Amino acid sequence: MNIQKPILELFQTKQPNRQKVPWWMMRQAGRYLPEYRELRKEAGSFLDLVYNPQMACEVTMQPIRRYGMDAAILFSDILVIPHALGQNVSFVAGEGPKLSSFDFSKLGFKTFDQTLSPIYETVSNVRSALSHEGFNHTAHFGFAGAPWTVACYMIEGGGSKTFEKTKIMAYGRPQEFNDLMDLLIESTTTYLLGQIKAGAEVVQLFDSWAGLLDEDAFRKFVIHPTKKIVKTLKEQYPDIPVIGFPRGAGNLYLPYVQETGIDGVGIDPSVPTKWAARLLQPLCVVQGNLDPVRLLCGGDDLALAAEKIINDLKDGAFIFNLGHGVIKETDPKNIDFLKSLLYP
Ligand code: 1CP
Repeated sequence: MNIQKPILELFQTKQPNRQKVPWWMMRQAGRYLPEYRELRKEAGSFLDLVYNPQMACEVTMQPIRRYGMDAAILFSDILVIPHALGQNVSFVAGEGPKLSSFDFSKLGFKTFDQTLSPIYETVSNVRSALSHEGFNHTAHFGFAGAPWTVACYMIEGGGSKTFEKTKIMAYGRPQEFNDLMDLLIESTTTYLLGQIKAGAEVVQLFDSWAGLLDEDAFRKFVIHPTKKIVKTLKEQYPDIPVIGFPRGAGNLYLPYVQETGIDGVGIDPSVPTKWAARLLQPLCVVQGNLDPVRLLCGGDDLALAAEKIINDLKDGAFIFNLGHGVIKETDPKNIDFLKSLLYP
C-alpha cells in the first residue's frame, strides 16, 4: 500500500497524525464550484456528465486542483444503480432526481455492466490524472449508495422527507421488500468490486436515510445489508478500506460499527464528538462531522466549530470531513479558510 497517502496510512496504522489531520468533503465536486457549473452546462444532462469518463474525471479533479484534499471521490451518483438495473432515472433542474414508477419484475442485470462501464473508465482516468498531476498524497475513493437509501429513491420515485412509501413496503410487504434488498446487495457489491478493480483505493457506502428507521428496521435494512456487502468485498480485497455513513443513526452508530465490519464511519453533525472519540474511535476510523451550514456561514463561527471537532477527535484515528454534503450556495473562499484552519 502507498504510505505517501495520509488516509491510506491512517487505515493501515490507526495512528493519529495530530499535526496534519487528513481531510476531504462530501459533495466536494459539485454546484458550488463555478468550473463545475460550466462543465455541467456543456455536458447537457446530469447523467450525460456522469457517464462521460473524460468529463466525470475532470469534475472529480476540480476540487483537488483548487484545494488539494487528501481524497478524490469519484464523481457519480448513488442513483446509477437503479438506472443500471433498468429503472428510468432523470434529474430535473432545481427539483432533484425523478425515477419511473417502481416495478420489481422489470429490474435485472441485462444492461447492468454495459451501463456502468463508463464509470469504471472514469475511475481509471482519475487514477492516472492524480498521478500525472502530482497529487501523490490524494487517495482515490469510489462509492455507492447503501441498499436502504437507494431503495428509498426507487420506491418513492424521488426525494422525500419521510420516505413513507418505502417504509410501508418494508413493514407491510416484507417479502417483496426483501427481494429488492437482496437485488441491491448483489448489484451494489458488483458495482463496488468493479470500482476497486478499476483503481479505487477506498470505498464509501452512503446510507443518507438510515436515521429514519427504528432499531429493529435499522438492524434489518442498514446493518445486515452493509455487513453482507463488506464481507464479500473483504473476501476479494481485504486491504481496501470501507467507510460507512449511516446518517442520523444516533446511538445505533455503535452497533453499526461493531457489527458491519466497516473500517471507518462517517458521522453526521448531530453526533457528539467526545462520544465518538470515546466509543467509536477505539473501534474504527472516524470521519466528520462539521455542519455544512457552518461552512456556508464562514467566519468566526466556522473557525470555532472546526476547532472543536479537531480538538475532540485528533487523538484518535480521524479524517476531517463535513457531516453531510457541501451546500451549493457555499462560497469557495470559505473552503480556503477552512483549509487554513486545518493547516495553519
Ligand atoms: O444538477 C446537478 O448538477 C446535480 C447535483 C448533483 C451532484 C453534484 C446530484 C444530484 N448528485 C451529485 C453528485 C454526487 N452525489 C456525488 C459526487 C461526489 C462528491 O463530490 O461527493 C455523491 C457522492 C453523491 C451521492 C448522493 N446522491 C447521495 C448520498 C449523499 C447525500 O448527499 O446524502 C444522495 C442521497 C444522492 C441523491 C441525489 N442526487 C442528486 C441530488 C440533488 C440528490 C438528493 C435528492 C434528494 O433527496 O433531495
